[in-house]
Amino acid sequence: MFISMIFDGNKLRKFIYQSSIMPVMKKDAKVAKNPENPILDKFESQYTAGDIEVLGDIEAVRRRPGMYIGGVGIRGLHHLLWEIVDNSIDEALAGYCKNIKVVLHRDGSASVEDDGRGIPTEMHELGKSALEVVLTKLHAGGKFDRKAYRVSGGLHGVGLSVVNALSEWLEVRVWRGGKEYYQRYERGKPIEPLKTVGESDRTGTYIRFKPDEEIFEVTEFSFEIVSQRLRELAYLNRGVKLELYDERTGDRKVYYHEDGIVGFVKKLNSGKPAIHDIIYLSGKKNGTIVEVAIQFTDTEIERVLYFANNINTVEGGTHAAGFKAGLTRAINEFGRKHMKKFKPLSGADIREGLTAVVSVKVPEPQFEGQTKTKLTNSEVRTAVDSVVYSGMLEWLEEHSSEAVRIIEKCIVARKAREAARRARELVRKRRDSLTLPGKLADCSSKKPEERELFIVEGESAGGSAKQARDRRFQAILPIRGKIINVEKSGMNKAMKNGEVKAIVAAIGAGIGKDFDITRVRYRKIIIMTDADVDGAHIRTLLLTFFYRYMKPLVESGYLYIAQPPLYRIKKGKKIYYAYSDRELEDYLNRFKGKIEIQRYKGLGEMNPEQLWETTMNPENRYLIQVTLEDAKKADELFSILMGEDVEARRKFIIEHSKEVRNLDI
Ligand code: 0RA
Repeated sequence: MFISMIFDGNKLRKFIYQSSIMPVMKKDAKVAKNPENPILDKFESQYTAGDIEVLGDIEAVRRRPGMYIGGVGIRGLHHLLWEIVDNSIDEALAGYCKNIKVVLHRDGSASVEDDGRGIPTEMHELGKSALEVVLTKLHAGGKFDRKAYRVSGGLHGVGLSVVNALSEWLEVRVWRGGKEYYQRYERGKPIEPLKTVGESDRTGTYIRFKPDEEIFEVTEFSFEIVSQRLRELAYLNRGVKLELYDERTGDRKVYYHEDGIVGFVKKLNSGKPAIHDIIYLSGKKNGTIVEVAIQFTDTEIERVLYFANNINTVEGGTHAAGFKAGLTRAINEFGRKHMKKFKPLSGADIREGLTAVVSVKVPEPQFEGQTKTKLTNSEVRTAVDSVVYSGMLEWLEEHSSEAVRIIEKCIVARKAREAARRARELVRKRRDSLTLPGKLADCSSKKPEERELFIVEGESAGGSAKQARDRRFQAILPIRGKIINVEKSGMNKAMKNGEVKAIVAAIGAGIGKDFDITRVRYRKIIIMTDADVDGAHIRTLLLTFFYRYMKPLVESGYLYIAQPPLYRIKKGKKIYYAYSDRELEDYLNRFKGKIEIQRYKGLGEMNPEQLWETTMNPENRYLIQVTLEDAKKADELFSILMGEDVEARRKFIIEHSKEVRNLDI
């Protein structure tokens, strides 16, 4: 089963190359014929003694293509093309090449033609041309290495021999020294020696190759991927013309940017409100060539692209660190020097609305990271930092009105960030507030529709209420003294108040915009305060709080005011309670003879039994359901009251307290 699955065509070959069962072949090695093992049999019949020397490097690549090009999927496939294009770009960077043309052919092959110096063709060791060495030997640099800033020495730099080894066939044409040369390879092996095919006064290289279907899972080049990369290269390498022609569809693209990365930033910012002309900074430090294009926009979007030797280093690295440090330092220095009351800005504040392209060319780039797209050369950090810092500071000094606009934008960003942080803190606090407050005596019922929360003024009344309650469905939250003045404080400050926090936590449904009526933990929330001025004041404060920050609670009729009796009337052994002056009068008229009247001033004057009987027992108690109108009135009253002198406030509260008491009696 296992054998038959892999023993056919392409799959078989792929298995051989990628598995570790393949023996390392030496010249004249005897491979034991194994009738049980058709894989070895097939392998041996393909590669016999005479080929083995050539096989060395080519086979190493074909056996483990992933090690050289990352994989055999779409990325690896395009990697072949980048390898050649990068070589042409190197010619351009060396100053010898202006035009690069890529063609995606109908037969699945791709070709790259440039007008560089042409790959050297002179005879090399062992009767081979230099070109053949370049195309068959791994890392054939040495004498033909085109030193500094080789793109092809960067991430892709595996050499042309890798492309050759992984191609079903490859044809190369070189124009050089007045001649045109031609050679063809199949699966990395030359079919014939390099030959002169004509005369020519041009120079350049043409390589056409067909990725090997035995190696690649995907063999179709993508116009999109190729055109995107060529566009990027045109921006990154000012003055180089990159052409793409897709023979399969007739699509054609030409990329050329006179202004390089400045054009890149222009493109990235098209349609965005820019607040100044694009800034271009460049320099060479410690052998690193640094180029930066910067433009701030009136948006919140940060878009900074980092390239090292034309490779988009999405994982950042030392060039990114240097850029951020230099920019932050320059802007803060300018601000400190020229702006009043300037507070240093953070890098994040500065980069809000920033569009930039940072491109470095490094002689020996080192890459790390998951996708090998993080630059780690430490000398690059200081190079970029110093170019950006001094260039930017100079620009700011010369463009002071734009500089001030940039800094003002950064300050706006900082304010927004601070506001956002406060909002996040509030959310976090709200989450914290899910832990129930310690002084809450919760009820045991899990049915929200029967649960009640009494918010009780004062510790002692709270204590009585805790003893009086039916703990099955009644919860008690004692609050201490005056809760915060929400009118003055606003929500952020109100949430800092311990009493407010406890209430929000006990109710468990958030606050303000985030209040969610479906999460309320009780069906009735009952404010229970003393029948005196202070009690009235606290009640008003609570009503105001609920009206402002938990309006749906009021709208849904969840909020109530408890009505303790005003008088206790004793006739003989019987006790009656009067909840208003009118009620007292009625009793007085009804009962002739000796009666005892006690006026309650505070909840604390009742023992727990009395409190239960008169105020908390659903069978006897009076509750006032607070309407939105009531709460609104309290809110308005509250606004009026604040700032009034103390005596006026007392009077007002007494009036208001009567209003509330008279609501339903
Ligand atoms: C090795 C040495 C030289 C150029 C090249 C390779 C070269 C390679 C490719 C690949 C595509 N286009 C290319 N163009 C040039 C330097 C040759 C000299 O010194 O004249």
